[in-house]
Amino acid sequence: MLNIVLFGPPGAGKGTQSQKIIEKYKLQHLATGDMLRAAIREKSPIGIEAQKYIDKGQLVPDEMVIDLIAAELDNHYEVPGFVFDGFPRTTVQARKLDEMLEVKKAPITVMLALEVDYDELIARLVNRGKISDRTDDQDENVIRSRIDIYNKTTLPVMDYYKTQGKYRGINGMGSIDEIFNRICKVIDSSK
Ligand code: B4P
Repeated sequence: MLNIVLFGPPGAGKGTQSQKIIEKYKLQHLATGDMLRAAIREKSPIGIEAQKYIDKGQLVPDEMVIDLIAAELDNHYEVPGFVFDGFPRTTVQARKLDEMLEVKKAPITVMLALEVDYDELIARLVNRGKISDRTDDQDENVIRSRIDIYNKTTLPVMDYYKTQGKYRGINGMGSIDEIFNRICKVIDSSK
């Protein structure tokens, strides 16, 4: 199996690049942000709880996203691999993901970390806030706080994969296609 963790701060291009990766490599996309937004739209108990955190730019509790991912892994057992987009975001989530994949005998192949300048992240998310109805992109203070939380709580996940020898940094500045080409080179050399 080809299992990819797509990592990076809010606005790094995870969602954007995931779409291109799943199309080219025929992988299953598992994006916790998308799953949580779907739960919010459905007004399910998870959605109602998650909205409180997302609106403030905070991470939702680990158990909530771990349960969502576990259910999706069970739903898709005959795919050539997964793109994990926005998950894991804490080392607790990273350890749990390894445990779940261990059962499937299908470990993470590579972690691709998109690297983008701080000012560019803010500009992309402020811009998305103008054209989408995402509540967490409407207020620049919430955007900055999401990036702060990424630096404090999510960055250690990079060290987790560095220790395993699976971390690959990707320059996330430039056009969407330029970045995708860099990603493909790394995926093709990791398979
Ligand atoms: P996500 O949905 O994962 O949102 P994100 O990190 O803000 O966005 P992403 O990185 O995918 O966006 P992209 O750059 O593609 O999470 C939302 C929230 O859900 C989190 O804040 C958290 O509260 C919660 N959550 C999700 N997963 C969780 C977890 N595992 N644990 C706890 N909580 C969790 O796009 C950004 C913009 O940039 C777009 O407008 C795009 O068009 C543009 N763009 C992309 N590439 C570009 C390029 N090369 N040049 C110019 N613009 C570009």
